[in-house]
Amino acid sequence: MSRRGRFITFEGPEGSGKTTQAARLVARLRETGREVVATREPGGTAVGERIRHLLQHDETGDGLVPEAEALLFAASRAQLVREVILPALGRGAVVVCDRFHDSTAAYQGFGRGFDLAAVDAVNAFAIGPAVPDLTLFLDLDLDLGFARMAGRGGSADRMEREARDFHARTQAGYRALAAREPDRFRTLDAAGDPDAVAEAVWREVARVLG
Ligand code: Z5A
Repeated sequence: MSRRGRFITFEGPEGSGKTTQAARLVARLRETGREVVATREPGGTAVGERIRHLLQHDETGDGLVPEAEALLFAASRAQLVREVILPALGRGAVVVCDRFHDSTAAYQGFGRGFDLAAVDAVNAFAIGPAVPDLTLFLDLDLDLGFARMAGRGGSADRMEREARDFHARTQAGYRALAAREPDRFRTLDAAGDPDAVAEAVWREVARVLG
């Protein structure tokens, strides 16, 4: 399938503002009259949303071994790519995804400590040709992110309940991934107010859309 659209992903630790910024970007892009497809991971399809529930909220997920966890994230992604992302890119749409394969590298690779080459292989199988054109890494001090999440209220999901060390490894992992692929990644300071972050996001997206 030919690829005429553009694929943009948001990554970063929890509370870094990915969902907020993805929504703002989608709204701004739609104002330009483009077709924009907004989606998220895990989830974004009926199959993926069932997997999301298992991974995050269903108590059955408490028994998941880390290998199965990694493959379930990949399974949700494989479905999303074929059902939503590749068809949208083929139509010329801009696809905006809240988390994608770099989350598996950061959380399961660096966080859980799996061999990165193995995680890269699983990711490559799951995404096929759907490599993002631009990945916006919203980098934020972990404690600031935790404070934002606490301020939002609600109960913590299975991943959020992981120890601080796990989240610190994940964040360091993101920084390593950004350094590994500097052409695709852009690291943005997520500590600013939402308007300032949105402007930084827009500058990067405008560059990719031309
Ligand atoms: N995971 C994985 O392990 N492997 C994988 O392959 C994938 C995912 C795909 C998904 O969680 C979990 O699965 C995630 C990684 C793991 N676990 N963790 N931890 P999710 O999708 O449910 O949640 P999340 O991705 O972690 O995002 P989040 O926690 O919802 O945070 P966010 O999207 O980055 O932030 P937000 O919702 O936009 O904002 C959070 C709060 O901060 C909210 O009250 C906002 O109003 C506020 N906010 C946002 N921006 C600002 C600024 N600039 N200033 C002040 N306050 C702000």
